[in-house]
Amino acid sequence: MTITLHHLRYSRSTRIIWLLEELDIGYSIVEHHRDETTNRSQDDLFAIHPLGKAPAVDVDGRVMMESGAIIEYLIETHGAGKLGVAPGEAERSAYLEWMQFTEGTLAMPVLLTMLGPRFGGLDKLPLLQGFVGGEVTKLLDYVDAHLEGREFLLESGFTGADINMEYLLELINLTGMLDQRPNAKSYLERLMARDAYKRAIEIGGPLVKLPG
Ligand SMILES: N[C@@H](CCC(=O)N[C@@H](CS)C(=O)NCC(=O)O)C(=O)O
Repeated sequence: MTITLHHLRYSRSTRIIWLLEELDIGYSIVEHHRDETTNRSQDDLFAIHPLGKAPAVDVDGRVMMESGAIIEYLIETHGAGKLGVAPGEAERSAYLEWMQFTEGTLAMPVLLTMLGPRFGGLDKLPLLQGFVGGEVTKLLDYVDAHLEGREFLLESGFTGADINMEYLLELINLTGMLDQRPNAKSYLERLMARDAYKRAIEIGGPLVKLPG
C-alpha cells in the first residue's frame, strides 16, 4: 500500500503525520501552502481534491479527506491492533463518539472563536458572540470534566480519537481558555509530549502561525 499525505502548512493535516509516525509506517508527504492573503488553500491542493481541503491522503491512487475517516482507515489497515477500538470491543461506542465529536461538534465553535479577531471581532456581532462563547464554554467544560482522573479520552489508553482532538485543544489553548480547565490542559500537555507528536511538528511545522 502506498500512502501520500497532502499536507497543508499550519493545519489539521499534522494530525495525519502524527498518526503515521505513531504507526511507524512508510509514507511520503507533498507539502502545500496557504495563500498569504486569504489563508485558504491554493490550486495545487484543489488539483488533489475538489474541495481543496487538508488533510487529503492518497492511498494506492484513491484520495480521501476528513481527518477522522483517514485516522480510522489508516488504523484499520495499518494499526495491527494499535490505536483503535475494533467492533465488539468494550469501548467501541466511546471511541466512535469521541472520534466524531471533535470535528462534528467541537470544531465549529472553536474555529469561530479563533477566526473572530481576524474578521473584525465577534463583539461586533453580539448574537453570534453569545452563541459561540456559550457553546465553546460548555464544550470545553464537558471535555475537562470527562478527563477528570483520565489520562486519555478512553480508559483503554491513547487512541486515534486523541490525535483527532489535539489540534482543537492546541488552538483554543492560545486564548487562555484551558487555564481554568486543568484536566484538559494537562491532557494537551501529555499529548504534545509524545515523541511521535514532536516528530510530526519537526516534519510538518507548527500547527499555528503565530504573528511576528
Ligand atoms: N473536517 C475536515 C476539515 C478540513 C479543513 O477544513 N481543513 C482546513 C485546514 S485546517 C483547510 O483545508 N483549509 C483550507 C481551505 O479550506 O481553504 C477534517 O477534519 O479534515
